[in-house]
This record gives sequence, C-alpha cells and structure tokens, in this order.
Amino acid sequence: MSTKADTVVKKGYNVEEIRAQFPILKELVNGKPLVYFDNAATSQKPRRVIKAESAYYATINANVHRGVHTLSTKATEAQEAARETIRKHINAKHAHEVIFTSGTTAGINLAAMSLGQLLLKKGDEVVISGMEHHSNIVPWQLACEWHGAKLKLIPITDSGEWDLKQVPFSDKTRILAISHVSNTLGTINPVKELIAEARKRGIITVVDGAQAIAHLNVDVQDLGCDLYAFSGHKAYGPTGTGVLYGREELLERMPPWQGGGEMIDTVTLEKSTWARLPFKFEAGTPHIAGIIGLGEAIRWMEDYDFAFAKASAEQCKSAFAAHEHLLLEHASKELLTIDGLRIIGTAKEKVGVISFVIDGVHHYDLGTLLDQQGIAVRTGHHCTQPLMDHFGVSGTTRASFACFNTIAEVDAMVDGVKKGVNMLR
Ligand code: C6P
Repeated sequence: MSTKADTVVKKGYNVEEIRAQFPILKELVNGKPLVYFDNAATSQKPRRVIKAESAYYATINANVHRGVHTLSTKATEAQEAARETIRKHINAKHAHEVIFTSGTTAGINLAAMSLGQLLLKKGDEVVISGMEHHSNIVPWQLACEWHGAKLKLIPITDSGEWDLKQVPFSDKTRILAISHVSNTLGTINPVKELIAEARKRGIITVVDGAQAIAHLNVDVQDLGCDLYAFSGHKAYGPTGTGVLYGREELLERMPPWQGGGEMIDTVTLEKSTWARLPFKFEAGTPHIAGIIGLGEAIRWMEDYDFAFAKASAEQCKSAFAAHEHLLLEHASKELLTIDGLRIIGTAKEKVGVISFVIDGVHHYDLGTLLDQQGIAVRTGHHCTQPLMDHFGVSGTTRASFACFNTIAEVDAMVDGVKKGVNMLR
C-alpha cells in the first residue's frame, strides 16, 4: 500500500522494491491488505532469510562442531559464516566475542547470572533505568536477590529520557544495565556517554540492544560496552535467535551459565573444565537454521541499506532509520490532530516507535478495531510496567515502523484510529 506521498519519502529509497522482498505483505488480514506496525515485537522476514533457513534444512541439515562428515562440516561453516557476518556488522574485535543465544532475554539472563557470580556481593549495587523492558529488570532483580545486592534506578523525565543529573552511581556500583533504545517510547538513549562515565568508575556495562539493532549503526567498540545483547527476530531474522556480544577479557573471566554438551573441554565425574570462547557459553545444540537465517538477515540489511556500511559515526543514520523517521514524523503530526490523544514518549532522539493514549478509549478496544481493518499494532504495557506506572497509564497503543512501511499505511492507521474513536467514545 503506497500513495503519491510515498514518492516524497522514496527519494533515493525504493520502498516498493523493499516491500517486494517480504512475501507476508501480500497477505490479506480480515479481508484487508496487511498493515504491519508491530515491528518492535517482531519484524517481518524478507524472502532471502526464509530461503536461507529452509535451504539449511533441505540441503545441509546436520549438527555443528560435532561430526567429521560432510554435512556437519557444511552446517558448521554456514553457522560460523553467520558469526563472522555479525562480528563485522557490530564491529566486534573477534568472532569468538559473538555468542549465539535464543534472544535478548537469554543474553541478559546469561549476563546477570554469570556477572552476578563473578562480581556481586552483599551491599553492591546494580544500576538500571526507569524505562527498561522486563527482560532488563527481572534478571537483575534475581541476581541482586541471590547475592544480597541492591537495584538502583536512573529516573526518567516526562519526555521519556534518562535524567542524567540523577544517575545513582556510587562506589558500590558494579554493573550498569541499560537499553540502547526504548521499546515503548522509541527513545534513543545516550548510551555511549553513560558507558564512558561508568568505565571511568570501573563499572561493567551491559546494553540491551533489542530495539537498536534494526535501526542504528551498532558499533560495540565505539560504544565501549562490555556486553551487548540483541534478538535476531527484531532485525528481519528468525525467531529464537539472538546474540550476546562480550569483550574477550571479560568473557574469559565470566563463569558459564548453562552446563551441557559443547561448552566443556574435559569432563570427569569429579570436575569439568570449560571450552574456549564462544563455546563456553553455547551449551547444547544451537538454533542452527535460525543462526544461518540471522546471518542472511544482516547481509540483507547491509545490501538494502547502504548506510549500514558505517557511513556516519552518528547513531541514527541508517537509510532504514531515516525512512522510518519520516513515517514517525508524519504519524505524530496526524495523530496529534485527534482530540484527547497524547503521545507517550517525546524524546528528541527517537526511532520509528510511537505510543499513544486517547481519553475515553481503551487501548485494547482500539487495537481490536484496528485489527479488523488489517492494521497490526501492539496494545498493553509492552513489558514495561514500571514505565507505565511512571506515566500513570495502564497501557498504550503502539505503532512501530520498519523499512517496508509507507506513508499510505500511516494514513490508513490514522483513519482507523479516528473511526475507532468515533465508535468508542
Ligand atoms: N520487546 C516488544 O513488543 P526477546 O523477547 O528476548 O526477543 O526480547 C526481549 C526484549 C528485551 N529488551 C527490549 C528493549 C525489548 O523490546 C524486548 C522485546 C518486544 O516490545 C516483545 S515484549
């Protein structure tokens, strides 16, 4: 779905060519063309990713790093090629600093369990922010509980940004765990600055990059972080895939978090020793097809988004992000014409995520009415209940844009919201 207005957006950016890569965009939902605005939950997958994943099963299906036979060698090579693609994409120094996980949640749990054992003792502090996803709150709550440490909060402002004047660093702070981009507000956080401050104090830094990886040029060495977690499925890759990047020296010191096959060097009934990186953190058979698909997703993004080749040192400069920003500006302007509508999250630096509430309209009702028109948005607390409490709302309606969305789709959503408001109020 695109209109004349999209030709303005298109300048040097061929949204129709990008849309043609996504088979699902041809689907009708409730008899209407699909308008998919739930990309922050999971993005749609281009044909190349779907093909890469199924080609593994159709032609080289075997376990990795375990056999001398040809299929196992081919599967291992394909998986390790994906690791190298990801290494380059995030500018990690070594491929063994890229650990495959099942997603951001698994990556942060690994970090919290392992760093908790390595670093935390009674009275120590872990700092997170008030806009974190539950995946970057609960694992730290657990680690603090187990080791007698305390969780401290960076408060957030009414525009949905960190209040940098109130960062609660102290001489007891051991870990800083923060999101690069808020899934609910879209805020792009100044992670590099805060990491630099933390490093001066010897604090280990963990970044939740779930919502950054599909939109920003993530350069882990430039950010200076110790650990960086993201999910493959939010960056056009398969579900059940993710990465935890870790700085080599820290990963060497961290204990494993799961025991099992492939993460060991030797096992006797008395004692085991650990495999080298990254395998120490990759117990059991990985999601091989998914990892191969994730490698293809990253290559696909790089092919279609030339600016991902690090054209700019600034964060928000990918061609996809620039396109999504135009959609965000258009959506913000049009939605604000609706009486009683309030945008939650008005930071200066945002990715293409817009959350809103409307007086007298429940988000679930609105989401259901939009769905009847083929428009997929997310409603509810978006796994950020403390953030909802901060804004004094039970939930929001959230539209999150991707590279294949159009101005015409935004207009369809705005029309749908207007119709919904007329019916529900
Ligand atoms: N947010 C959303 O609709 P997983 O589920 O492990 O792939 O990602 C967890 C996660 C962690 N951090 C942030 C900032 C996230 O946005 C998410 C996932 C989805 O906003 C599903 S709740």
